[in-house]
Amino acid sequence: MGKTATASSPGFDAVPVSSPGPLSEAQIRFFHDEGYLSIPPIATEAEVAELREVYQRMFARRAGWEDGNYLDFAGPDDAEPSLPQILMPSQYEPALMTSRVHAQCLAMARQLLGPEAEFHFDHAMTKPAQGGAPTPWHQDKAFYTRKTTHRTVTFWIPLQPVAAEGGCLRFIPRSHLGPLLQHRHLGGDGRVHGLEALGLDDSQAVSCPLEAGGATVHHHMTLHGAATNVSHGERWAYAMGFGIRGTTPIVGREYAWNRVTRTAREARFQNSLVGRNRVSYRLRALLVQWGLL
Ligand SMILES: O=C(O)CCC(=O)C(=O)O
Repeated sequence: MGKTATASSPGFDAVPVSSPGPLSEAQIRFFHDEGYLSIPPIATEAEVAELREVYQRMFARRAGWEDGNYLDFAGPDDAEPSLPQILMPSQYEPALMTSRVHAQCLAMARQLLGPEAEFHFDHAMTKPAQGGAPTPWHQDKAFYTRKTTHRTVTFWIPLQPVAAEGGCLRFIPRSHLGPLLQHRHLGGDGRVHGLEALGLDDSQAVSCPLEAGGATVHHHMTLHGAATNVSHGERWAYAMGFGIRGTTPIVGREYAWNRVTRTAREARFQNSLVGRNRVSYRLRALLVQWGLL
């Protein structure tokens, strides 16, 4: 009997590379070897148009503001946002969870990670035209806390064509093999949600221009970022994270850079909690700040 070929990358068990699904054997191998993958359109024109309508609605009403889920990724979040984003947009637009694009990404995540892979989060991102701030180089794991039990991969889908001048994603191949770099809040300002990796070499970075509805997939350790949007159109993108849930947190101790977080978004989130939940959230935040967790 022949051997079954498998592929895996740090943090994930080996999966059979011949598993049936939208991704080819070569794509599965490329992802595990390089830490990212770029794929042709998975959303039809009509599906992209529907997503754009959802974005129009959500961003016009600043969905998630009170919960701390509407935020500015690159600024102090106290005035006009420089990079407006919404965390967990499917909480405000549940149809995002039942779309064909969601089902396709789940199927691909299961090919990459195994049959237990499940939805973990989604994220709506915009980058204004002609000057939308760059997305700093970072590893998604730097945002994780001791509450995180999922190891994830992220699908990133632009809602218009995106090339280098529009701020397509850039990846550092094989950076998913580690280490996790030191990070800090952008510009060293704890009021800014975005994190930036320190001391990296981006000479091998790869840009991934995409058609509308195309996608990239990256591992939670892969260094990635995007340049300023110097194009004439806004750049909208929808990201979905799928992962394997573990029984223990995947972060041993809270990262130093997350001990100094003082974002307005966190304050809004805390204010949205009531009673005991608010007290225990506040207590936990203090323990993190004091270096006790
Ligand atoms: O849209 C961007 O510029 C950044 C996306 C990103 O960092 C992510 O989806 O993990």
